[in-house]
Amino acid sequence: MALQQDARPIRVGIIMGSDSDLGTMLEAARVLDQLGIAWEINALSAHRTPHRVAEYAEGLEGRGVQVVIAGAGGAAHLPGVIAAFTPLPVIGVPIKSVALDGLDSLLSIVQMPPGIPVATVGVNAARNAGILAAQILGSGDPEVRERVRKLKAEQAASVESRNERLLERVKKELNPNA
Ligand code: RP5
Repeated sequence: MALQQDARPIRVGIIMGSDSDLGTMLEAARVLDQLGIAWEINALSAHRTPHRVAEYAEGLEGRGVQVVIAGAGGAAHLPGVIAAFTPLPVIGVPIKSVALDGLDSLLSIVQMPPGIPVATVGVNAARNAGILAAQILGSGDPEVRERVRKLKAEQAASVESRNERLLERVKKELNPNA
C-alpha cells in the first residue's frame, strides 16, 4: 500500500491526518526531492482510521523506511500514535487549524509523555520537517549530509544576494519618484 513517487527504496514516510493537509505537507516532499531522498505519502487518520494507522506504523521498518514525517491539525494525535508504534524517529508537523490557528495542533504534538518523543517543528513548517528528516538520515549517510550542506550554502548565498539588494530597495521605498 506504499504510495511512493518512484521505484527507489523509500527512506522517509510522509503521512497526514487528512488529504486537506496536503497543501502544507507537499513542502516536505518538495525539499526531499531537492535532496534526492525517496519518500512515500499517505493520508490516514489516528481517529477515523486507527487500525490502518497502527498497520502503517508497524509496517514501516519492514519496508525500509527510516524516518517518519507526520502532519496533523486540531487534536493532532497522529504523530504521537505513530511514535508509540515504532522505534523510528518521528517528526511532527502541526497543521494550522481554522478554530485555533494551529496552537491546538502544536500543543497536541509537542507535549508527548516521557518515553515517546516526537520531534516537533513549527506550525505548517513541513519544509523544515523535510530538512530535519534529511539531517537525521545524513548522520549516517555522508552523501545526504553533503546535500544538506549544499542546501544550506545555497540558502546562505540567497540571503547574501538579497542583502546586497536591500539598500537599493530602501532607497526606492523612501524616494519612489527618484
Ligand atoms: C485532522 O483534522 C487533520 O490532520 C486535519 O488537519 C483536520 C481536519 O481534517 P478534515 O476534516 O479536513 O478531514 O485530523
